[in-house]
Amino acid sequence: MRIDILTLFPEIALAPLSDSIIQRARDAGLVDIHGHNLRDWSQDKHKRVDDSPCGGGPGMVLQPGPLHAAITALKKESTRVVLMTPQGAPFKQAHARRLSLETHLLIVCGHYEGVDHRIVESLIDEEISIGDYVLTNGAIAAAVLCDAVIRLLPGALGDAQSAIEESFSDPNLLEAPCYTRPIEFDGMKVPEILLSGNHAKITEWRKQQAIARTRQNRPDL
Ligand code: JCE
Repeated sequence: MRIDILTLFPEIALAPLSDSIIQRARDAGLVDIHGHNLRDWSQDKHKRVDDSPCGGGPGMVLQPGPLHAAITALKKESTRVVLMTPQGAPFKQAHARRLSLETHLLIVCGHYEGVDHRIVESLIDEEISIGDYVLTNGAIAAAVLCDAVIRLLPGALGDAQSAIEESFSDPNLLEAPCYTRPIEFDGMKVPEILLSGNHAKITEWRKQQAIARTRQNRPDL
């Protein structure tokens, strides 16, 4: 898979993708990631890429000219073009699975208040938000999406990690609480049942804890 990231802050998008499991996937040739600065496609001598919103209001909007030049330069026939935006569909694991099957992703990050909507209509395949909270910079959202997609590429996770992934994880249930040594820490003990050696009872306890935790923290599931 190839991923191109178009942003005013390529180094912010690339930093979290340059270490650990994702860097190993890059080294193994599973994914080829390229950052691009939108300012490189600016069409004036001040390298301007934004202007105030038509109709008034706060902030600045990314102009269509630089975005059109950049996207048409970077996209090919088979490219899926994704815009990171607070107005996008909420990002879910199903999006990550679907995008992990593509051969080429072009991730476009706006900045400031938004992107001229003519670009959204003519060149963007889908708009995605990483969740209902406010960020300062769309490049952070792009890094989150890329991480979730790249770890799904065949071979990206070590064998041990993929096996754990397959044997556990019900998508509608949070994991039970977990503990490790020491058995007593700061006056707090590990639940007796986990030390009992009774695997049937442990499995049942974990199931009940998972249900209670899901009800508490994720009633929507
Ligand atoms: C983004 C910004 C609103 C001013 C481009 C944020 C947030 N939860 C979120 N998912 N995706 C985002 C996101 C995506 C792209 C951009 N910002 C920051 N947002 C108003 C600035 C800029």
